[in-house]
Amino acid sequence: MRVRDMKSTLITTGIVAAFAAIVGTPSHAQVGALAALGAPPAPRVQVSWDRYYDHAAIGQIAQQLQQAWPNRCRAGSIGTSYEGRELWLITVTNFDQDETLKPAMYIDGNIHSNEVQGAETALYTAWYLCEMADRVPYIDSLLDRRVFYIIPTINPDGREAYLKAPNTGSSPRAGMAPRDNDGDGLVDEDGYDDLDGDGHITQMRRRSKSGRYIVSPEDPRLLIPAAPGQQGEYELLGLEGIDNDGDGFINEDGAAFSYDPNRNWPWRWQPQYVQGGSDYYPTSLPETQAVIDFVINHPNIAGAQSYHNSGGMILRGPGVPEDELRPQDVRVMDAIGNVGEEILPGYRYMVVWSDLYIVWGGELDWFYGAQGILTFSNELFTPFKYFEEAPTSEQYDRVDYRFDRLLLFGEAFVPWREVQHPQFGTIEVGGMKKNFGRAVPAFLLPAEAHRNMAFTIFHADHLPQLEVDTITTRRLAGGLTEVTAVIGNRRLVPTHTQQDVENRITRPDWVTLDGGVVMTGAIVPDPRSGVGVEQRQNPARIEVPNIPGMGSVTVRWVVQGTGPFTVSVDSVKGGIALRTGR
Ligand SMILES: [Ca+2]
Ligand SMILES: [Ca+2]
Ligand SMILES: [Ca+2]
Ligand SMILES: [Ca+2]
Ligand SMILES: [Zn+2]
Repeated sequence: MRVRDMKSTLITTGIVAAFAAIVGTPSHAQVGALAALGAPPAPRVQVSWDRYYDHAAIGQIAQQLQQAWPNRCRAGSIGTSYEGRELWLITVTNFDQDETLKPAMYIDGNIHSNEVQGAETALYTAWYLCEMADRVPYIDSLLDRRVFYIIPTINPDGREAYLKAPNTGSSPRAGMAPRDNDGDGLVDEDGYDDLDGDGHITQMRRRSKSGRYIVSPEDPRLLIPAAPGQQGEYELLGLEGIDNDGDGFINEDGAAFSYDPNRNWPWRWQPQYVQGGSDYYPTSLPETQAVIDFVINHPNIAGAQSYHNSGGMILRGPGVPEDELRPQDVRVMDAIGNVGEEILPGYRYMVVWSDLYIVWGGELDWFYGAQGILTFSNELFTPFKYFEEAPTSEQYDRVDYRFDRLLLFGEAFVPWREVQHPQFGTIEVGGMKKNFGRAVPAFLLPAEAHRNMAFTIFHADHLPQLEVDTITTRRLAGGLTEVTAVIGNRRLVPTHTQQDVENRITRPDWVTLDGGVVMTGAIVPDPRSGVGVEQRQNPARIEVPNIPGMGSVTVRWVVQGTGPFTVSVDSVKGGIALRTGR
């Protein structure tokens, strides 16, 4: 190319770039392409859903969503972690209406550090709702009727450690607040040691005639137990590490398992000797306290969802046999959970304590027990996803190894290699990488996020939806009018769960009549008999203890005047509605 041509090319390129900066460059995603359903063809915020984002990136995506969709998304924080990281909050709704007057769905993820994709699922939800409301009328209407409070990770310190420090797929579980696990007066003095420096904590093995393991005939990477009477080839020595403090134990006190953030909640909390990981006292962790403060300050939260991994479960409480959900509340949770099993193939709807294990001081029990909020906790990913069927328990060829061979072409495995160990001499390290087994491979991550989001949207849709169905009037003698109003709830979740009603957690719903002077007011429990239960104090504003799911409440007034009358309902967890009639 000659100099002249190059110059004009540069100028043209410059103009095109400047123009593109103003109108936005159509990317290759938009040109000559048919958009697949379920995703925005030209999102204002481009996010690759094939990776796990660190704390800074999550905050950045939240900020970008707010800039791109100022009327739909607000980025904020509910507080800071032990190490001082913001607990990012993304609020998604149609901000044309007051968010505090809409039923709210609370969503968090990643309370356990290594259970990372809960954060991506929560983040995906915020992104999808913002980007799709213009394309899908249902999503648009959902944002008119609901507010989503989304906290992608409520354990950012532990998440950062999982992403950036050498770990297994199961570590860390705790946050990073130091604790003395073995009672020697030192904190975190002997954690894992990445012997080969590859960023993963894998297995240690040593050749040994007295070892009880042999190489699997199906997959030479895998050790399997030697048969009874069969000579072994290897002994397994645990996870990569050395005895850092010379006490004779290896990896006995690292930050990974110092406590369990999901045992630290002030409901059925038990001390360490009953419930391992519960920590010093309920809410001893700043992250727990921040969530509790947020929920108490947002009484419109009517449903909650937390995302863990793994196992393919839609969990409900209680976590302990001493508790039971009220039967009225179980019916609602069953209705939602059963649809969840359909939305999430391979997942099962289960009860924590009876179907899984006992959890004292768990998050979802606090949400329900103390706040009366129906809460699900999903365990994302299940071995069902490997081959879209429940894995059979084969003796030798494990399904995860087979999946790695056939679909990831061996990428998930760190090949065995020799290292020198100060206590064990010549050994080998190798095994599955930390981002395999619990974290989802790239091509499955968007599907996992989308299906779990769809379940949570189903729950959010079934938060109370109130309408003043009818206002009927009857003229009485002396210029008086009898006004009867029916308030309907079009969704499954009541304005007060039975737990809420029986413990008087949330104030009653207020049904108010405007127009004329109210003489008497009553709730009519059985509209067929028409007998009212009178409210003597302040009869213009009837206090209704609950508006049931898929049900209605009838209220009646006698008023001096002939209308028109406006009946409004104001429910903390059910939002507002009104109608005028005469
Ligand atoms: Ca210690
Ligand atoms: Ca390693
Ligand atoms: Ca040690
Ligand atoms: Ca160690
Ligand atoms: Zn978990």
